[in-house]
Amino acid sequence: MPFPFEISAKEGRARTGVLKTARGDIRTPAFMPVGTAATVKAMTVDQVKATGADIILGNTYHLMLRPGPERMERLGGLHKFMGWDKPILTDSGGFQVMSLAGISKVKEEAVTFSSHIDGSKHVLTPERSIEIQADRIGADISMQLDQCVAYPAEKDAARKAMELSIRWGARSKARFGERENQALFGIQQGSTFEDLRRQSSDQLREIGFDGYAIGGLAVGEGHQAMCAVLDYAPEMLPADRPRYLMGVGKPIDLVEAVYRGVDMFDCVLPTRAGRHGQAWTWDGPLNLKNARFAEDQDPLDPAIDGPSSQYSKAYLHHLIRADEILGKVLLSWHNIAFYQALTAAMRAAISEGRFEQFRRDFHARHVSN
Ligand code: PRF
Repeated sequence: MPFPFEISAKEGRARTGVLKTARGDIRTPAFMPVGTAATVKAMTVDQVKATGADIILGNTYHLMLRPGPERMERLGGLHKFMGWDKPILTDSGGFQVMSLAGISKVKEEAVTFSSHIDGSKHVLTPERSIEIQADRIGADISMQLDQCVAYPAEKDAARKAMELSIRWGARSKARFGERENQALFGIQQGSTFEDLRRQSSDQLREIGFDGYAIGGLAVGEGHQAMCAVLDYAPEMLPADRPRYLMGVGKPIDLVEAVYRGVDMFDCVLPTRAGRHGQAWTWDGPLNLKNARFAEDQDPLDPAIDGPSSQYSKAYLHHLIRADEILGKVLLSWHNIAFYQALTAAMRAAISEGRFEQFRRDFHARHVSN
């Protein structure tokens, strides 16, 4: 295995540990800020680093369209290009094709799609996705190409997508080979069907990956249905490798997924919500546009390192109301700092054997919508 995964404490199914990469340690449970287009939107890499993030996520789909994989390689790869020297995980592209591209077609060989930027036609095979991620972008962790079905899905459609994802997983692995300083993660699919998730996991384990993601969730099924899948899905994956729940989620989703054995997360929510004037806190989300903050001189959270302790809610309210760029910057920064404080608190709680209590306290305090 390229990256040792050292689990230092467990409580129930929750675990805390460190994934050791060539570019530095990833402390788990980990939240990866999303840096889709070679930027965590509205934040400098120094701000992202100051929140305590150990790793960020990049997107093959966006980077292959702009600036393009070959140009990215000529510029020295994504780390050098954007000035981030810690680990980067890239998503493989298939999921973004489904959610963003114009016309797209999935066949055995490849997914073909038209760009959401200029309508140009592109082809993505599992092999090309790995080439772009591992060889051109230089990702520390690459994801296999997969197919995710929308919710709700007919079982037959979910089975077909899961089986195609397994074949694409095998092709991704063959193209990736064995590498010393880069890892490849497989992706479990199967929608909300336990037997399909089981089959997916068994076949992924046979291929053998450095880590395993749970895909196909947070696609409209809702918190309860997602938790019902997480009651069984993480435990189907190898206990000694990191488990990554893709595209999740709200703070409550993270707490419930960690409780069920998940180690890694990514989500656009903290940055996207920040750009729209929403601040996430221990008590839940606050809409800073609301008139009740107009003269609120208290900071968002004096305990969180970053803008949350330096600026009053009244100032943030003003910036957001006036549509000032700085409002988006400060709230994106605050939200990423909050997500890092949340994962740090979960790591500490698991280490100290009080995660059960942490989860109860979190629920008692946090209003999640
Ligand atoms: N597959 C991939 N990326 C993803 C997902 C998936 O299923 C999801 C689902 N929430 C988010 N991002 N490759």
